[in-house]
Amino acid sequence: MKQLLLTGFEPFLDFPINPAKEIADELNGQRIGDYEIVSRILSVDFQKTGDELIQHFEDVKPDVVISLGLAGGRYKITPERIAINCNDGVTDNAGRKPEDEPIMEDGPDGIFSTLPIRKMVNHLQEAGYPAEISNTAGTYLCNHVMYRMLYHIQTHDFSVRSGFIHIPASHDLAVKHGKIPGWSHRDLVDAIKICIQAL
Ligand code: PCA
Repeated sequence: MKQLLLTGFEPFLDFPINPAKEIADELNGQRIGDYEIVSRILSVDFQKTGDELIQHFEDVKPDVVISLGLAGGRYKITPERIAINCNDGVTDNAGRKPEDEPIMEDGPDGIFSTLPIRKMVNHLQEAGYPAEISNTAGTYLCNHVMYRMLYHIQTHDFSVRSGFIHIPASHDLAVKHGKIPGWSHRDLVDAIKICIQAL
C-alpha cells in the first residue's frame, strides 16, 4: 500500500485550536483510496518547521505529501497553486518575526504544487463543498513548509507529489475565536478525504 504523509500544525496566534491538526490526527492510520495515511504535526516555528517536515519525509518515505493549514477567515477549502521563496509575517510560536527573507538563498522565486489541485476542487464542488484554487499561500509558515517540501523533492529528483491545502476554521474554533466563519469538523474531514481520493 502507498503511503501518504499528511501534516497539520499546532495552534498559533489567537487560534487556540488548529483544525488542521485535528484532521491529521483523525485520519492518521486510515486507508483512503490507494493510500495509508501517516500523520505528523508540525511546529509553528520558522526555524524548526521545515527541518521537521523533511525529517518526517525521510522517515516515512511517502509516495505523496499533503500539508494542511488553517486559513482563519477563509470560507472555502483552498488547495494552493504555488509557494513563494519568502519568509515574512506575524510572530511565530517561538517569538520570531522574519521580514522579506528568502527561504532558500539559491531557490527559485516560486514552486508550483504537484498535486491535482483542479481535480480536487472539481470533486469538492461536485460533492457540494465550497472550494477553489488559491493563488497565494501567504508568506507565513504554510507557504514555508509548502516551499521547503517542494524544493527538497525537486532538488533530489524524487518522484513524489506534494502540495498544500488551506482549510477554514472548525465550528469549535469559530465559536472560541468569535470573529471567523467555521465548518463542521465532519465536513472538514470529509473534504480532505475527497482531496485524497482525487490523487
Ligand atoms: N496556518 C498558518 C500556519 C499554521 C497554520 O495552520 C499559515 O497559514 O501560514
